[in-house]
Order: sequence, then structure tokens, then C-alpha cells
Amino acid sequence: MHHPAVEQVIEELKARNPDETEFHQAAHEVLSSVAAVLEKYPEFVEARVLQRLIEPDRQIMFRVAWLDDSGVPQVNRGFRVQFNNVLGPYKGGLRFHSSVKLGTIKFLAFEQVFKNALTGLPIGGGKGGSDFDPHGRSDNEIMRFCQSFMTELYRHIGADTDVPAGDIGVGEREIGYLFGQYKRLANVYSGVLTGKGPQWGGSLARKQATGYGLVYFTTRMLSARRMDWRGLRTVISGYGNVAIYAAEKAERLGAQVVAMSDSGGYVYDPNGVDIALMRSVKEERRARIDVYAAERRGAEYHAGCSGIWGVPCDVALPCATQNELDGEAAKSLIANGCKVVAEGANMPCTPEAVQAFQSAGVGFGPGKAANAGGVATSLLEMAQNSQRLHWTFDEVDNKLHSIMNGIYDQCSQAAEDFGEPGNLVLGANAAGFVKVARAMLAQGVV
Ligand code: NDP
Ligand code: 2IT
Repeated sequence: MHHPAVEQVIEELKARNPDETEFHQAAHEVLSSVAAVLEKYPEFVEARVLQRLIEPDRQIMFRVAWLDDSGVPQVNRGFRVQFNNVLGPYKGGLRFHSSVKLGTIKFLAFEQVFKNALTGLPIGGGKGGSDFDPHGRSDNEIMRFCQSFMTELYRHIGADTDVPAGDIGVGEREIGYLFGQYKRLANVYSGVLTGKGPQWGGSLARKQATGYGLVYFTTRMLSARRMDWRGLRTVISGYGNVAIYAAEKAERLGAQVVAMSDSGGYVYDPNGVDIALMRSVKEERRARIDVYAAERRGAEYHAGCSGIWGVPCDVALPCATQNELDGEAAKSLIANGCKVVAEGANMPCTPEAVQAFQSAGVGFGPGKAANAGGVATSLLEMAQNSQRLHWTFDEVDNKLHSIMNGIYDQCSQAAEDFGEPGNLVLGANAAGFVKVARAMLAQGVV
């Protein structure tokens, strides 16, 4: 469905933000599915909600200078985009990856606004990061980089203002260095970051949450098709935080995870991935995925990460990065009989791929719904920090499970309400958008 206001806003957005192609893509996806919402709520058009919503509250960009191990000064660029805080403090991860540009962080922050709204918890949307490449850097270099990054970032964040967390290239180690520096500068021990170590304010199950939540969401997609995980051949791209814990949970529910990847290539393991070995390669040894294949009998390593979508499977969970699964990859998954695709990463499927899945009747779960378990559990970490208490693993995991069920129900209900039952892309965008738009109206023109 088209709406004149939507077309116009997308044109303006492209003209005002040239070159930010990932941001254009994310905005286009959300705005084109809210046409039906605008028909139902003309007050959103009158109040120019779209125009206000696509402009971030604040975009911060700064120099991060640090000394490498040879004593040579290095310079990177740091970002924090505080997109929208009508529902709560800005909340979203930090990404350290060489490909990071302002448009990358803007797309991620924009997605985060609607994702966080879907959780039903009081959090707004933001995202940050740097073009710093952690690959091959020593522990000391990572620490010095994090300290320098936080030396600027600390003045913009706070437990009730903006609460960053991890994303690509940022895990518990980096959060530790960032937290240490924040505390030193602000002289406050607060829940200003999530993804902390459980010994120093972190929540149990936060590390597992995105991957587990993705599998809980996918379980609902499967049961809508009268399927369960038992015996399902599952392909999971990436071998990072999201991928590993998605693999662990899917396997526990009876799936056979047959392939995983890094940015250099993929591993095909017909006997089912040995999750403990994969975790040790990535988390403990910080090694590449070919090391897994070298140590595991029967596993094959193939150079080139996109080849993973040629591995026949019933379920595909893209958990690496944006636009990693294109139209061609989608065709090959469909031809091989894949039945359900759910996004663990943010925007991993190109618009052509999403279109192909939907036309072929493959179940498709968009990232802003399917991967929201991470940020939801971050909010549970914030809640524990405010209470100055710790909850058990099972308490957190049970809450996560019911939050994911709630997200699935909302998306599927909204898809029905707006006339396209089963279209979870429409459902997620519409449900998230309505919450944010209503709160914007209530809070006046600001
Ligand atoms: P990690 O850094 O733990 O892992 C990232 C994985 O993706 C690695 O396997 C990495 O391989 C691979 N990767 C990164 N860039 C590329 C690329 N350009 N091409 C191919 N592979 C690539 O990150 P996470 O697991 O935390 O994040 C993965 C995705 O999930 C991201 O899209 C993130 O935004 C999203 N996400 C993360 C959440 C979280 O809680 N952590 C929550 C919700 C979503 P290599 O080492 O070779 O680069
Ligand atoms: O994309 C995401 O939702 C995350 N990287 C997690 C954000 C968070 O604040 O936990």
C-alpha cells in the first residue's frame, strides 16, 4: 500500500542524508509498511509524525585517538546517535567494526527505536560505535581504545539518559574497559552500560539472551506452521554472540545446526556443530572459524561466507551482519526447501531477499522483532541495577521467554489488524510505530 505522505518523506530523507544508503534502506522498510497505519490514524499525518521521527534527536561524532603497542598514535571516529527517547532513555549497542559509518549507526539506531518499542519496556532507541577494527589488536590496545572512546562518550550518557551495550566487536571484555573508564570519569557506579560481567553488575542470561530470544521467537513461527525444532536442519551465519547462543538453544530443542560462518568463510558440519568447541574457538581463543574445522572430524571449511546459503536447510538464521543474505541467496534457500527464516542480525536480508521469501511462502521473522531479546534483557539488567539485586538465570530466562512470546503475539496481531495475516514485517513495523507515534503525540511538538 502507498501513501503520499510516505513517498514524500522518503524522498526528503534521501535528499537530506545523501550516501547514507543503509539508513535509507531501513527507513524505507519501516515507512513503506506504515502506509496502512496512516490510513487508520490520520492524526499521525497531521502531526507530521513521520517527518519528526526520521530526524534523530541528536548525532554525536568524535575523534578517538589512542596509542598502539608500538607507541604510534592511531585515530578513529566515534559515534553515538540518540534517535528517539519518547518511550524511555536511549538504549542500544556499540559496534566496533571497520565498516562503521554515520549511516550505519543511524540505520541501527532507527531500527532500535521500533525494536525497543516492541519489547513493551520503557526504553528509547540509540546506537553508537566506531570504525575501529578490533581484529588482531592486543588486549592492551583494546583497553586503550575503549578508554579513549569513553573519555568523550561519558558526558553524553547516563543510567537515566542513554545506556549503551554491546554489538559487533563489543562484548563483555570491551564493556568492562568502557565501564571502568566511565566510573573513573563520572565517579558514579551505576547501570550506565549493560552486558556487564555478572560479578560486577551484569545480568545472568544477558550473554545468551539475543540468541535464545531468537530461537523462542522462531519456535512460535514454527508452531504457526505446526512444526517444532526436532530434526530440523538449521543454518546459522556468524559465529559471534548471537549465532553461538542461537545455535546452543536450537540444538537443545532438537535442531541440527549444520553450518556457521565468519566473514572469511563457513563451516559445514554434517554431524551437527559441536557448540562447546565453537564457543571455545570464538570466545576463549578469539580464533577464526577455520580453526574449528581443523579440530573437528567430519567438518569442512569453505572460503567465502555467502556460500553458507547454499547449504540445504529447513531453518536459516542470519546472525552476522546487514545485507549478508541477498536475492540470489534467498532463491537458493527456497530451492533447497527452507521453510522459516528469522533475523538474528539487524537487517541481514536485503529487500529482494525478503520479497522472495514472502512470495514463496517462507516464514520470515524480521530482526527488530526476532532479535529483540538482547535489548529486552538489557532492560532486565537495568532493573536489577536499580533494585541493587540479582535475579537467577532462570528468572531472567523465563522473563525473556515471555517477552519474546509477547512480541510475537503483537506482530502477528498487528499483521492481522492491518489486513495481511502472517506478514510479520508489516506487523512488527506497524505495532512498533503506533506505540512511538502515540507517545510523540502525547508529549507535544518537541
Ligand atoms: P559478534 O561481534 O559477536 O559477532 C559478529 C559475527 O558476524 C562474527 O562472526 C563476524 O565475523 C561476523 N561478521 C561481522 N561483519 C561481517 C561482515 N561484514 N560479513 C560477514 N560476517 C561478518 O557480534 P554479535 O553476534 O553481537 O552481532 C551479530 C549481529 O546481531 C549484528 O547484526 C548485531 O547488530 C546483531 N544483534 C546483536 C545483539 C547483541 O545482543 N549482541 C542484539 C541484537 C542484534 P568476523 O569475526 O569474521 O568479522
Ligand atoms: O541490536 C541490538 O539490539 C543490540 N545490539 C543490543 C542492544 C542493547 O542495548 O542491549
